[in-house]
Amino acid sequence: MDTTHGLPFPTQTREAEQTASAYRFLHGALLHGPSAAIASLGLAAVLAFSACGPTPTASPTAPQATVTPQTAASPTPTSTAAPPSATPTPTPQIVLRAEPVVQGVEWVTALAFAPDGRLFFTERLKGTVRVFQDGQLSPEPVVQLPVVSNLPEAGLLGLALHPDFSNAPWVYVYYTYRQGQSNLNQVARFPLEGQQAGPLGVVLDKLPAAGIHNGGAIAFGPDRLLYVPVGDTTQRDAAQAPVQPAGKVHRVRPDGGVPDDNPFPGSTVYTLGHRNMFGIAFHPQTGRPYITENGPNVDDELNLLRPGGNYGWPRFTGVANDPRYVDPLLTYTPNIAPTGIAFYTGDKLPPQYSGRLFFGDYNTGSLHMVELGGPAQDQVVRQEVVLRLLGEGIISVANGPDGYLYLGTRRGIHRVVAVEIR
Ligand SMILES: [Ca+2]
Repeated sequence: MDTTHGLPFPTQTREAEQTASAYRFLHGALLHGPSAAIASLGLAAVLAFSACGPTPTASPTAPQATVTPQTAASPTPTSTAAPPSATPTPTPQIVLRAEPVVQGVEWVTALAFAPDGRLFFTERLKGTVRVFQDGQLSPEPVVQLPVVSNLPEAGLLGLALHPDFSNAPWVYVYYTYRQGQSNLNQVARFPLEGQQAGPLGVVLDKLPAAGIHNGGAIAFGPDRLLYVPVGDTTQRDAAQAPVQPAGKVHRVRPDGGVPDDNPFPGSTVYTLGHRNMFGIAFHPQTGRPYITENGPNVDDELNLLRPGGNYGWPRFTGVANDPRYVDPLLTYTPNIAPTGIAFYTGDKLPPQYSGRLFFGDYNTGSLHMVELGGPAQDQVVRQEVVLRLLGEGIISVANGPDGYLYLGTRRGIHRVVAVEIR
C-alpha cells in the first residue's frame, strides 16, 4: 500500500533518464501522490488525540483534599449527598479537528500567508497560484504556469513569498516544465501587480526533473535566504555528488545568487545526501531548518539541517551511526510519506501545542506533533498523532495569521481547531 511512494526506482524512469544531464544547483523534492495510498487509508476517526494536558489528574489527590475540616462554619450544604470529591467531574478532553476552509481546489502543495492575511496557495496539476482572502476564493488565479501535469509528483510544487513582501511583493514558485524532449524543474519569481502576476523571472533553472522525487518545498528562512529542497529525481547517486543539484537542499539569495556564508564556497548546496523532501520549516527560536524526508520502503525521516551535513542517501537510510552522516531525529517504518511542516506559533490551539513542530503525512492523512528538546532542539521529547483526515493525505502545513494551523490536501484546505468534548 504505502510502498508506491517510496520505491527508489519507480516505473516511470524515462523522463529521469532524459533529464539526467541537467546540472546547476538545485531543485527540489516532492509531492507525491499515489492515489492508491489514499484509498487504503481506512477510516480514521476525525480526531485522535486526547489532549488531556496537565490538568485532570483529579483522581489521586482529590479525595483527601476534599475532607471537611471547616466543619460547622459553613452553614451551607455540607449535607449528606455525595462528597464533592466523588463526583466524577467529567474530564473535558480537547481534541484537534480539521474543518474545511477552501473546497473545490486540488493538490494544494503549498500555502503561504502574506502579511495582510491573504493566503496564496498552489494547485499542483493546474499550475495555478490562487488567493483566498477574507473568506473568499478569488475566481481567477494569480498566474497559471505551464507545468508538466501528467506525472505523479511533478507540476507546481512549491511557493514562497519574499521575506519583505509588503515592500517587495515577489512570489516564488518551484515547478516542473517541459523543454524539448526533457522535463526540468525551475525556481522562478514574479512581482505581484495588483491581483495579477508581473513578468516571470528565473531564479534557478534547469534543475533535473523526474516523475517522482522532484522536491520543491521552497521557503525563506529567518536569514532571509531561500531554501530549495531538491530530491534525487531518481538519480540516487547524484545525492552524494557535490556538483549535481539532485538530492540536495540549496540555499540562495532572493535573486538566486550564492550567499557568502554557504558551507561550500561558491555553491548553492547547503546539505546533501537527500532522497526526497516534501516539507521544510524553521524553528522559531533557533532559526534552524527541519525537513521531512521520504525513505524507500523504510525509514521516512525528520531531519534537522546542519550546514554542509550529509544525510546519507543512498548509502544509508535512517540511523547510520557513522560520523560522516547526520542521523535523523525520527524515523518511520512502515512509510507514512511525511510532507509539509510548520512550527505552531498561533494562539488558537491549547498551550501544549505552542512552539511544537507539526508535520503532515500523505499515506495516512495524519497530522503529527513533535516536541523537541535539548539546547540545540535536536532531541525528540515526545511525538504523537494529533488528528487524522478521513481518506485525504496531508500535503502542506502552515501557520495562519488568525492563529490557526492550516492544512492543504488533494481536495482543499482545512484549518485545525481545538474542540472540547466530554
Ligand atoms: Ca537520511
